[in-house]
Amino acid sequence: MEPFNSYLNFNTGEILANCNIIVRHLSDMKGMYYDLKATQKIINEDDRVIYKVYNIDVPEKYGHLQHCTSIIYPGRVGDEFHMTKGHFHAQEDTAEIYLVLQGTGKLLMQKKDTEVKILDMQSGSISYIPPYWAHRTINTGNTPLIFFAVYPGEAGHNYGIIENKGFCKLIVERNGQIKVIDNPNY
Ligand code: PAN
Ligand code: ZN
Repeated sequence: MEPFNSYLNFNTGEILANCNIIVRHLSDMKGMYYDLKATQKIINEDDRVIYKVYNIDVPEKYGHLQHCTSIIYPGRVGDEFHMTKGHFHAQEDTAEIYLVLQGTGKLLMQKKDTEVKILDMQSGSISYIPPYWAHRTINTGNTPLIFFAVYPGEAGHNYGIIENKGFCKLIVERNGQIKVIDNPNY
């Protein structure tokens, strides 16, 4: 394979290169926000885009490095802030790095024994997600949360565990404050 450049727009998070662009509407995340009524209402109204991922096309193989930007648009479903689906890596012993370009948020991580860690995300923060931690990103601000991620080529994504049970914590707005609460459905 030949070396190559990609070009990132720091303001929008868009990447110009051979990219797969993933667009996640709320209807792609049914059952992931705890307020099912609010979810259905928004899906019926405009089924808004919650986030996009610009994923540079690199072989999903050991030795390569996957790299991409994620853009989570601001907003809430009920009182729960916009977020990604979240996942374990299919190859669980693989780590990841997130570098924030714009916006503010939280990085919610959880191990299989339900140990939880939440890190702040803001422009310039570099978060290290060690092997074995599931990870979800939450936009708690009023502007898009844009971050660049790098992870091993062979990592893959396992969404099933989170789709079935979610994370044990939720990030919500209560009286204008950002709060971490227990997930009532966990
Ligand atoms: C990220 C995520 C991206 C979207 O690139 O894939 O932010 O989140 P979901 O994959 O949970 O929908 C990453 O962690 N890759 O491994
Ligand atoms: Zn990941």
